[in-house]
Amino acid sequence: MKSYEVNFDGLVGPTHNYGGLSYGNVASQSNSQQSSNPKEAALQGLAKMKALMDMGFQQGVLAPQERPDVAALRRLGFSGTDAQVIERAAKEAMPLLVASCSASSMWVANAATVSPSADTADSRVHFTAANLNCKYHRSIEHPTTSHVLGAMFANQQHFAHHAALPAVAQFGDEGAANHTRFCREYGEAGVEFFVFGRSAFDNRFPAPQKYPARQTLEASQAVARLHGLRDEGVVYAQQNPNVIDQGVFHNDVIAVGNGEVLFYHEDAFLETDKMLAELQGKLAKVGGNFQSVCVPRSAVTVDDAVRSYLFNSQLLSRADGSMLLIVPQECQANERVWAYLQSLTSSGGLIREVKVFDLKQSMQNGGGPACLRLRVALNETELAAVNPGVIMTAPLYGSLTAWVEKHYRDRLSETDLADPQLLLECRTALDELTQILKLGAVYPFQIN
Ligand code: SUG
Repeated sequence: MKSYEVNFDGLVGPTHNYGGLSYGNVASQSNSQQSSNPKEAALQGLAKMKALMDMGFQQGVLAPQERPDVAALRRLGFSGTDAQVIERAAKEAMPLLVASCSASSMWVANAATVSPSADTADSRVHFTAANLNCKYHRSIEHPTTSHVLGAMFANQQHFAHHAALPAVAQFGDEGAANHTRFCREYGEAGVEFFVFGRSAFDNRFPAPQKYPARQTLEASQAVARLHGLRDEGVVYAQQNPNVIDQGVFHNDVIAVGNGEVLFYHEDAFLETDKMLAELQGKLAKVGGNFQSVCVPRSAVTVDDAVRSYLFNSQLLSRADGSMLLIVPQECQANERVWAYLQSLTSSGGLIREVKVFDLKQSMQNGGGPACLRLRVALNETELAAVNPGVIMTAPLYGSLTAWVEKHYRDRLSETDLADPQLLLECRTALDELTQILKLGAVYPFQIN
Protein backbone atom coordinates (compact mmCIF):
# COMPACT_ATOMS: atom_id res chain seq x y z
CA MET A 1 0.00 0.00 0.00
CA LYS A 2 1.20 3.52 -0.76
CA SER A 3 2.24 5.71 2.16
CA TYR A 4 3.03 9.37 2.57
CA GLU A 5 4.45 11.96 4.89
CA VAL A 6 1.75 14.60 5.07
CA ASN A 7 2.84 18.01 6.31
CA PHE A 8 0.08 19.81 8.17
CA ASP A 9 1.07 23.47 8.42
CA GLY A 10 -0.20 25.79 11.10
CA LEU A 11 -2.21 28.67 9.71
CA VAL A 12 -0.99 31.86 11.38
CA GLY A 13 -3.71 33.37 13.56
CA PRO A 14 -5.09 36.94 13.33
CA THR A 15 -3.29 38.06 16.53
CA HIS A 16 0.27 37.22 15.43
CA ASN A 17 2.49 39.59 17.42
CA TYR A 18 5.92 39.97 18.95
CA GLY A 19 5.38 39.61 22.68
CA GLY A 20 8.92 38.67 23.71
CA LEU A 21 7.40 35.74 25.56
CA SER A 22 9.95 32.98 25.04
CA TYR A 23 12.98 33.26 27.28
CA GLY A 24 15.70 31.11 25.69
CA ASN A 25 14.41 31.76 22.15
CA VAL A 26 16.77 34.45 20.83
CA ALA A 27 14.50 35.75 18.03
CA SER A 28 11.46 36.05 20.31
CA GLN A 29 13.48 38.04 22.83
CA SER A 30 15.22 40.31 20.36
CA ASN A 31 12.12 41.26 18.38
CA SER A 32 9.98 41.91 21.43
CA GLN A 33 7.62 44.90 21.10
CA GLN A 34 8.12 45.34 17.35
CA SER A 35 4.88 45.70 15.50
CA SER A 36 3.85 42.66 13.48
CA ASN A 37 1.95 42.08 10.25
CA PRO A 38 -0.50 39.19 10.81
CA LYS A 39 -1.80 39.32 7.23
CA GLU A 40 1.67 39.02 5.75
CA ALA A 41 2.54 36.25 8.23
CA ALA A 42 -0.49 34.17 7.24
CA LEU A 43 0.11 34.74 3.52
CA GLN A 44 3.79 33.75 3.84
CA GLY A 45 2.73 30.49 5.52
CA LEU A 46 0.07 29.80 2.90
CA ALA A 47 2.58 30.42 0.10
CA LYS A 48 4.83 27.70 1.53
CA MET A 49 1.90 25.26 1.75
CA LYS A 50 0.91 26.03 -1.85
CA ALA A 51 4.49 25.65 -3.12
CA LEU A 52 4.87 22.23 -1.49
CA MET A 53 1.52 21.11 -2.84
CA ASP A 54 2.54 22.29 -6.32
CA MET A 55 5.77 20.27 -6.01
CA GLY A 56 3.64 17.16 -5.51
CA PHE A 57 3.89 16.77 -1.72
CA GLN A 58 0.87 15.93 0.42
CA GLN A 59 -0.04 19.09 2.31
CA GLY A 60 -2.62 19.82 4.97
CA VAL A 61 -3.55 22.75 7.18
CA LEU A 62 -4.03 23.09 10.93
CA ALA A 63 -6.31 25.83 12.21
CA PRO A 64 -5.15 28.61 14.58
CA GLN A 65 -6.68 29.23 18.02
CA GLU A 66 -9.10 31.69 19.55
CA ARG A 67 -7.17 34.66 20.88
CA PRO A 68 -7.22 36.57 23.14
CA ASP A 69 -7.97 33.55 25.29
CA VAL A 70 -10.57 35.20 27.51
CA ALA A 71 -11.28 31.97 29.38
CA ALA A 72 -7.59 31.80 30.38
CA LEU A 73 -7.79 35.38 31.68
CA ARG A 74 -10.92 34.49 33.67
CA ARG A 75 -9.03 31.60 35.27
CA LEU A 76 -6.49 34.21 36.41
CA GLY A 77 -9.21 36.23 38.15
CA PHE A 78 -10.31 38.80 35.56
CA SER A 79 -14.09 39.05 35.44
CA GLY A 80 -17.02 40.84 33.82
CA THR A 81 -18.00 40.82 30.17
CA ASP A 82 -15.41 39.67 27.64
CA ALA A 83 -14.60 43.32 26.85
CA GLN A 84 -14.19 44.10 30.57
CA VAL A 85 -11.91 41.10 31.06
CA ILE A 86 -9.64 42.41 28.28
CA GLU A 87 -9.75 46.00 29.52
CA ARG A 88 -8.95 44.98 33.10
CA ALA A 89 -6.10 42.71 32.05
CA ALA A 90 -4.69 45.53 29.87
CA LYS A 91 -4.81 47.93 32.81
CA GLU A 92 -3.61 45.64 35.60
CA ALA A 93 -1.46 42.96 34.00
CA MET A 94 -0.44 43.71 30.43
CA PRO A 95 2.01 40.76 30.22
CA LEU A 96 -0.87 38.38 30.92
CA LEU A 97 -2.98 39.95 28.18
CA VAL A 98 -0.05 39.70 25.76
CA ALA A 99 0.39 36.03 26.62
CA SER A 100 -3.32 35.37 26.17
CA CYS A 101 -3.12 36.94 22.69
CA SER A 102 -0.17 34.97 21.36
CA ALA A 103 -0.70 33.26 18.02
CA SER A 104 1.99 30.73 19.01
CA SER A 105 -0.20 27.77 18.06
CA MET A 106 1.01 28.44 14.48
CA TRP A 107 4.19 26.47 15.33
CA VAL A 108 2.45 23.15 15.04
CA ALA A 109 5.67 21.14 15.29
CA ASN A 110 4.91 21.75 18.98
CA ALA A 111 1.25 20.78 18.79
CA ALA A 112 1.71 17.05 19.35
CA THR A 113 3.92 14.00 18.94
CA VAL A 114 2.67 11.64 16.26
CA SER A 115 3.51 7.95 15.82
CA PRO A 116 2.48 6.27 12.58
CA SER A 117 0.48 3.05 12.64
CA ALA A 118 3.43 0.92 11.50
CA ASP A 119 5.18 1.66 14.83
CA THR A 120 2.34 1.30 17.33
CA ALA A 121 1.04 -1.75 19.23
CA ASP A 122 -2.56 -1.34 18.05
CA SER A 123 -1.66 -0.29 14.47
CA ARG A 124 -3.39 3.05 14.81
CA VAL A 125 -1.81 6.48 14.30
CA HIS A 126 -1.26 7.94 17.80
CA PHE A 127 -1.29 11.62 18.74
CA THR A 128 -0.30 13.10 22.12
CA ALA A 129 -1.01 16.81 22.42
CA ALA A 130 2.01 18.61 23.89
CA ASN A 131 1.52 20.29 27.27
CA LEU A 132 4.05 23.04 26.35
CA ASN A 133 4.19 23.90 29.99
CA CYS A 134 7.58 25.64 29.93
CA LYS A 135 5.89 28.86 28.75
CA TYR A 136 2.57 30.09 30.04
CA HIS A 137 1.45 31.45 26.65
CA ARG A 138 2.00 28.02 25.08
CA SER A 139 0.63 25.98 27.98
CA ILE A 140 -2.88 27.21 27.15
CA GLU A 141 -2.78 25.72 23.63
CA HIS A 142 -3.31 22.00 24.23
CA PRO A 143 -7.08 21.84 24.98
CA THR A 144 -7.97 23.47 21.65
CA THR A 145 -5.16 21.59 19.89
CA SER A 146 -6.86 18.38 21.02
CA HIS A 147 -10.22 19.54 19.70
CA VAL A 148 -8.76 20.52 16.34
CA LEU A 149 -6.73 17.31 15.94
CA GLY A 150 -9.81 15.33 16.95
CA ALA A 151 -11.84 17.04 14.21
CA MET A 152 -9.11 16.45 11.61
CA PHE A 153 -8.37 12.84 12.53
CA ALA A 154 -11.78 11.76 13.71
CA ASN A 155 -11.87 8.11 12.65
CA GLN A 156 -11.29 6.00 15.78
CA GLN A 157 -10.50 2.91 13.81
CA HIS A 158 -7.35 4.58 12.49
CA PHE A 159 -6.53 7.41 14.91
CA ALA A 160 -5.92 7.42 18.69
CA HIS A 161 -5.69 10.68 20.64
CA HIS A 162 -4.06 11.15 24.04
CA ALA A 163 -4.51 14.15 26.30
CA ALA A 164 -1.44 16.23 27.14
CA LEU A 165 0.88 14.89 29.87
CA PRO A 166 0.53 16.23 33.45
CA ALA A 167 1.09 19.98 33.39
CA VAL A 168 4.23 20.14 35.50
CA ALA A 169 7.83 20.89 34.56
CA GLN A 170 8.90 17.27 35.20
CA PHE A 171 6.77 16.23 32.21
CA GLY A 172 7.58 19.23 30.02
CA ASP A 173 6.67 18.12 26.51
CA GLU A 174 7.16 20.17 23.34
CA GLY A 175 5.82 17.62 20.88
CA ALA A 176 7.34 16.81 17.51
CA ALA A 177 10.00 19.54 17.75
CA ASN A 178 12.04 17.00 19.71
CA HIS A 179 10.90 13.90 17.85
CA THR A 180 12.05 12.51 14.52
CA ARG A 181 11.23 9.25 12.82
CA PHE A 182 13.55 7.23 10.64
CA CYS A 183 12.23 4.61 8.23
CA ARG A 184 12.78 3.06 4.84
CA GLU A 185 9.24 3.73 3.61
CA TYR A 186 6.71 5.83 5.54
CA GLY A 187 4.34 2.88 5.78
CA GLU A 188 6.95 0.49 7.22
CA ALA A 189 8.02 0.15 10.85
CA GLY A 190 10.61 2.75 11.74
CA VAL A 191 12.72 4.06 14.60
CA GLU A 192 11.37 6.95 16.64
CA PHE A 193 14.04 9.29 17.92
CA PHE A 194 13.23 11.30 21.05
CA VAL A 195 15.60 14.11 22.07
CA PHE A 196 15.35 15.51 25.59
CA GLY A 197 16.97 18.51 27.23
CA ARG A 198 17.13 17.20 30.79
CA SER A 199 15.93 14.49 33.11
CA ALA A 200 13.46 15.48 35.82
CA PHE A 201 14.16 12.56 38.15
CA ASP A 202 17.73 11.45 37.42
CA ASN A 203 20.43 13.98 38.26
CA ARG A 204 23.13 12.05 36.40
CA PHE A 205 22.05 13.87 33.25
CA PRO A 206 23.54 17.38 32.97
CA ALA A 207 21.19 20.33 32.50
CA PRO A 208 21.68 23.72 30.84
CA GLN A 209 22.81 26.55 33.14
CA LYS A 210 21.19 29.56 31.55
CA TYR A 211 18.11 28.74 29.49
CA PRO A 212 15.42 26.17 30.27
CA ALA A 213 15.45 22.67 28.84
CA ARG A 214 11.85 22.38 27.72
CA GLN A 215 11.65 18.64 27.05
CA THR A 216 12.30 16.03 29.73
CA LEU A 217 13.37 12.44 29.26
CA GLU A 218 10.41 11.35 31.37
CA ALA A 219 7.95 13.16 29.09
CA SER A 220 9.43 11.47 26.01
CA GLN A 221 9.26 8.07 27.70
CA ALA A 222 5.63 8.63 28.68
CA VAL A 223 4.72 9.49 25.08
CA ALA A 224 6.48 6.35 23.80
CA ARG A 225 4.49 4.26 26.33
CA LEU A 226 1.18 5.91 25.45
CA HIS A 227 1.78 5.24 21.76
CA GLY A 228 2.65 1.59 22.36
CA LEU A 229 6.10 1.80 20.77
CA ARG A 230 8.46 -1.19 20.95
CA ASP A 231 11.77 -0.65 22.78
CA GLU A 232 13.48 -1.82 19.61
CA GLY A 233 11.80 1.00 17.71
CA VAL A 234 12.85 3.85 20.01
CA VAL A 235 16.10 5.76 20.60
CA TYR A 236 16.49 8.48 23.26
CA ALA A 237 19.29 11.03 23.07
CA GLN A 238 20.18 14.06 25.13
CA GLN A 239 20.52 17.43 23.53
CA ASN A 240 23.82 19.13 24.35
CA PRO A 241 22.98 21.49 27.26
CA ASN A 242 25.57 23.99 26.00
CA VAL A 243 23.64 24.56 22.80
CA ILE A 244 20.40 25.07 24.73
CA ASP A 245 22.29 27.84 26.53
CA GLN A 246 23.13 29.34 23.13
CA GLY A 247 19.50 29.55 22.08
CA VAL A 248 18.73 26.06 20.75
CA PHE A 249 15.45 25.75 22.63
CA HIS A 250 14.21 22.73 20.61
CA ASN A 251 16.12 19.95 18.89
CA ASP A 252 14.63 21.04 15.56
CA VAL A 253 16.80 24.16 15.74
CA ILE A 254 19.94 21.99 15.44
CA ALA A 255 18.92 18.78 13.64
CA VAL A 256 16.36 17.46 11.18
CA GLY A 257 15.71 13.93 9.96
CA ASN A 258 13.64 12.21 7.31
CA GLY A 259 13.58 8.75 5.78
CA GLU A 260 16.91 7.15 6.60
CA VAL A 261 18.79 10.45 6.97
CA LEU A 262 19.73 12.60 9.97
CA PHE A 263 21.10 16.05 9.15
CA TYR A 264 22.63 17.55 12.29
CA HIS A 265 25.18 19.92 13.75
CA GLU A 266 28.36 18.56 15.30
CA ASP A 267 27.44 20.07 18.68
CA ALA A 268 23.78 19.03 18.73
CA PHE A 269 23.90 16.00 21.05
CA LEU A 270 25.71 14.38 23.94
CA GLU A 271 27.31 10.98 23.29
CA THR A 272 26.78 11.37 19.57
CA ASP A 273 28.69 8.26 18.46
CA LYS A 274 26.73 5.98 20.77
CA MET A 275 23.48 7.55 19.59
CA LEU A 276 24.37 7.16 15.90
CA ALA A 277 25.33 3.51 16.43
CA GLU A 278 22.02 2.82 18.18
CA LEU A 279 20.05 4.51 15.39
CA GLN A 280 22.01 2.58 12.78
CA GLY A 281 21.51 -0.76 14.57
CA LYS A 282 17.81 -0.33 15.25
CA LEU A 283 17.01 0.93 11.77
CA ALA A 284 18.94 -2.01 10.27
CA LYS A 285 16.66 -4.39 12.18
CA VAL A 286 13.68 -3.05 10.23
CA GLY A 287 15.58 -3.18 6.95
CA GLY A 288 16.77 0.43 6.87
CA ASN A 289 20.17 1.89 6.07
CA PHE A 290 20.74 4.80 8.47
CA GLN A 291 22.78 7.69 7.10
CA SER A 292 23.91 10.86 8.80
CA VAL A 293 25.14 14.20 7.54
CA CYS A 294 27.09 16.09 10.20
CA VAL A 295 27.63 19.81 9.74
CA PRO A 296 30.97 20.66 11.35
CA ARG A 297 31.26 23.67 13.63
CA SER A 298 34.20 24.81 11.49
CA ALA A 299 31.74 25.37 8.61
CA VAL A 300 28.66 26.56 10.54
CA THR A 301 28.77 27.71 14.15
CA VAL A 302 25.94 27.14 16.64
CA ASP A 303 25.33 30.88 16.49
CA ASP A 304 25.00 30.67 12.67
CA ALA A 305 22.53 27.81 13.13
CA VAL A 306 20.45 29.80 15.63
CA ARG A 307 20.41 32.95 13.48
CA SER A 308 19.85 31.29 10.10
CA TYR A 309 17.67 28.35 11.22
CA LEU A 310 19.57 26.08 8.82
CA PHE A 311 18.38 23.00 10.71
CA ASN A 312 14.81 24.19 11.07
CA SER A 313 14.44 23.23 7.48
CA GLN A 314 12.13 20.64 5.96
CA LEU A 315 13.98 17.65 4.60
CA LEU A 316 11.70 16.13 1.97
CA SER A 317 11.98 12.94 -0.08
CA ARG A 318 11.50 13.30 -3.82
CA ALA A 319 10.14 10.65 -6.15
CA ASP A 320 13.64 9.72 -7.40
CA GLY A 321 14.81 9.01 -3.83
CA SER A 322 16.89 12.21 -3.53
CA MET A 323 16.12 14.87 -0.95
CA LEU A 324 15.18 18.52 -0.97
CA LEU A 325 15.76 21.02 1.80
CA ILE A 326 13.24 23.83 2.39
CA VAL A 327 15.09 26.66 4.18
CA PRO A 328 14.19 30.15 5.35
CA GLN A 329 15.73 33.10 3.47
CA GLU A 330 17.85 33.86 6.53
CA CYS A 331 20.07 30.94 5.36
CA GLN A 332 20.81 32.77 2.14
CA ALA A 333 21.66 35.91 4.07
CA ASN A 334 24.33 34.11 6.12
CA GLU A 335 27.49 33.71 4.03
CA ARG A 336 28.84 30.65 5.82
CA VAL A 337 25.51 28.85 5.86
CA TRP A 338 24.86 29.59 2.20
CA ALA A 339 28.36 28.45 1.20
CA TYR A 340 27.81 25.25 3.18
CA LEU A 341 24.48 24.62 1.44
CA GLN A 342 26.07 25.14 -1.98
CA SER A 343 28.77 22.60 -1.18
CA LEU A 344 26.22 20.17 0.27
CA THR A 345 24.00 20.11 -2.82
CA SER A 346 26.91 19.87 -5.25
CA SER A 347 28.69 17.08 -3.35
CA GLY A 348 26.74 14.27 -4.98
CA GLY A 349 25.11 13.24 -1.70
CA LEU A 350 21.43 12.59 -1.07
CA ILE A 351 20.45 16.22 -0.43
CA ARG A 352 20.42 17.68 -3.95
CA GLU A 353 18.38 20.84 -3.85
CA VAL A 354 17.62 23.77 -1.59
CA LYS A 355 14.52 25.93 -1.89
CA VAL A 356 14.34 29.25 -0.09
CA PHE A 357 11.18 30.71 1.48
CA ASP A 358 10.36 34.09 2.96
CA LEU A 359 8.88 33.36 6.39
CA LYS A 360 10.20 36.49 8.05
CA GLN A 361 7.10 37.21 10.12
CA SER A 362 7.29 33.81 11.81
CA MET A 363 11.10 33.72 11.90
CA GLN A 364 11.15 36.92 13.96
CA ASN A 365 9.49 34.91 16.73
CA GLY A 366 11.83 31.94 16.30
CA GLY A 367 9.63 29.84 14.02
CA GLY A 368 11.13 28.51 10.78
CA PRO A 369 9.79 26.18 8.07
CA ALA A 370 9.99 23.07 10.28
CA CYS A 371 8.28 24.74 13.25
CA LEU A 372 5.34 25.54 11.03
CA ARG A 373 4.55 21.94 10.14
CA LEU A 374 3.40 18.77 11.90
CA ARG A 375 4.38 15.63 10.05
CA VAL A 376 1.93 12.76 9.94
CA ALA A 377 2.97 9.60 8.10
CA LEU A 378 -0.14 7.91 6.72
CA ASN A 379 -0.92 5.01 4.45
CA GLU A 380 -3.52 5.41 1.71
CA THR A 381 -6.40 4.09 3.82
CA GLU A 382 -5.53 6.43 6.70
CA LEU A 383 -5.14 9.40 4.38
CA ALA A 384 -8.62 8.69 3.03
CA ALA A 385 -9.92 8.74 6.64
CA VAL A 386 -8.58 12.26 7.33
CA ASN A 387 -11.18 15.03 7.26
CA PRO A 388 -10.86 16.07 3.58
CA GLY A 389 -11.57 19.70 4.50
CA VAL A 390 -8.03 20.14 5.87
CA ILE A 391 -6.14 18.74 2.87
CA MET A 392 -4.65 21.52 0.76
CA THR A 393 -5.96 21.92 -2.77
CA ALA A 394 -5.82 24.82 -5.21
CA PRO A 395 -9.43 25.87 -4.37
CA LEU A 396 -8.72 25.64 -0.62
CA TYR A 397 -5.61 27.77 -1.06
CA GLY A 398 -7.77 30.31 -2.90
CA SER A 399 -10.42 30.32 -0.15
CA LEU A 400 -7.87 30.64 2.65
CA THR A 401 -6.04 33.47 0.91
CA ALA A 402 -9.31 35.35 0.41
CA TRP A 403 -10.24 34.64 4.03
CA VAL A 404 -6.94 36.12 5.28
CA GLU A 405 -7.29 39.17 3.02
CA LYS A 406 -10.79 39.75 4.39
CA HIS A 407 -10.19 39.30 8.12
CA TYR A 408 -6.56 40.05 9.02
CA ARG A 409 -4.96 43.30 10.04
CA ASP A 410 -1.68 44.30 8.45
CA ARG A 411 -0.28 45.87 11.58
CA LEU A 412 -0.50 44.89 15.21
CA SER A 413 1.29 46.39 18.17
CA GLU A 414 0.94 45.83 21.90
CA THR A 415 -1.64 48.60 22.36
CA ASP A 416 -3.87 46.99 19.71
CA LEU A 417 -4.12 43.86 21.85
CA ALA A 418 -6.16 45.82 24.39
CA ASP A 419 -8.83 46.53 21.79
CA PRO A 420 -11.87 44.29 22.53
CA GLN A 421 -12.75 44.58 18.84
CA LEU A 422 -9.80 42.29 18.08
CA LEU A 423 -11.54 39.44 19.92
CA LEU A 424 -14.68 39.92 17.83
CA GLU A 425 -12.64 40.05 14.63
CA CYS A 426 -10.85 36.87 15.62
CA ARG A 427 -14.06 35.00 16.49
CA THR A 428 -15.78 36.09 13.27
CA ALA A 429 -12.79 34.94 11.24
CA LEU A 430 -12.47 31.60 13.04
CA ASP A 431 -16.18 30.86 12.79
CA GLU A 432 -15.88 31.24 9.03
CA LEU A 433 -12.68 29.18 9.01
CA THR A 434 -14.31 26.20 10.70
CA GLN A 435 -16.80 26.19 7.85
CA ILE A 436 -14.09 26.44 5.19
CA LEU A 437 -12.10 23.58 6.79
CA LYS A 438 -15.24 21.63 7.74
CA LEU A 439 -14.09 21.24 11.32
CA GLY A 440 -17.38 21.64 13.16
CA ALA A 441 -17.28 23.40 16.55
CA VAL A 442 -13.74 23.34 17.97
CA TYR A 443 -13.31 26.71 19.70
CA PRO A 444 -14.42 27.67 23.21
CA PHE A 445 -16.71 30.41 21.82
CA GLN A 446 -18.41 27.80 19.64
CA ILE A 447 -18.65 25.08 22.26
CA ASN A 448 -19.61 26.93 25.46
O1 SUG B 1 7.82 28.26 21.57
N1 SUG B 1 7.94 31.32 19.85
C1 SUG B 1 7.85 29.87 19.80
C2 SUG B 1 8.62 29.34 18.62
C3 SUG B 1 8.40 27.86 18.43
C4 SUG B 1 9.29 27.28 17.42
N2 SUG B 1 9.00 25.91 17.27
C5 SUG B 1 9.91 24.95 17.00
N3 SUG B 1 11.18 25.17 17.07
N4 SUG B 1 9.46 23.78 16.71
C6 SUG B 1 8.38 29.27 21.11
O2 SUG B 1 9.37 29.78 21.65
C7 SUG B 1 7.36 33.51 20.66
C8 SUG B 1 6.11 34.29 21.01
C9 SUG B 1 6.38 35.73 21.29
O3 SUG B 1 7.44 36.07 21.82
O4 SUG B 1 5.50 36.55 20.96
C10 SUG B 1 7.15 32.01 20.66
O5 SUG B 1 6.30 31.51 21.35
